[in-house]
Amino acid sequence: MSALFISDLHLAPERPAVSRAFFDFLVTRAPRSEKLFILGDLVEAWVGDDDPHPLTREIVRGLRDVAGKGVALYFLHGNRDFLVGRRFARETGSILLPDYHRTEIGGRTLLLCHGDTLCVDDADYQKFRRRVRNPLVRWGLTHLPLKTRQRIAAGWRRKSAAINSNKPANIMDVNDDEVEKVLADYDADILIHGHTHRPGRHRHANGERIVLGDWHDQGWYVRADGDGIELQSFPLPGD
Ligand SMILES: [Mn+2]
Repeated sequence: MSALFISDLHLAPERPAVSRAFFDFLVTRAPRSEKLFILGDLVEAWVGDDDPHPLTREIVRGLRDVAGKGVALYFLHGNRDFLVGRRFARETGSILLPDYHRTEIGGRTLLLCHGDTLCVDDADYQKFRRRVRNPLVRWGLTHLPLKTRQRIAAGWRRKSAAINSNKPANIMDVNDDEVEKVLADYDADILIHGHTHRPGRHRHANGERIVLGDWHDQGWYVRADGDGIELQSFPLPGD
């Protein structure tokens, strides 16, 4: 059994080199694994499964092709793409995962999440998250006209960039107590997440934490199989 994990590609029409690297990853690396887990923020903004934008459609086709080659696809929501829904899952052939997902690979118990739920010191963000993740709010959002959703998403991105540039760095990282709590709650050995854009491996009192990187100058992924678990990066060509 082998699995790949990616997150935080932040695919956007303005960054074509990252999209090319992602589609190349889907064709070359992904089919050599049995499972591909996308741990959120695959795109910079997902305004709904009905978005007709060419990049959105290409992403759906690319994933469907990978699934067609027999790779099991899993998608876990990030803060940028929490509106990914059932139609996306159907069209890509992927399985949508809850905020925390426990899985066994190569004899280890892994716990997967996007990472934003671990940043409990950022009280303002957690409040915003609770609001937009409310099922009623979510239902309301997905039933707004596409143009309105695009405007709302652009507003959130602007606001988040302005607020985050003034926040102390430690508030925007994970809280160690929360990490150890979820490792214990789910009885897992290794936690894999993204979101913080601080790739690395960390020892905790009751396990290990592996942080995926964002796809900017480099692409990042974790590969796990019976031989071990590795955090890998590779250079991305410029735009
Ligand atoms: Mn994120």
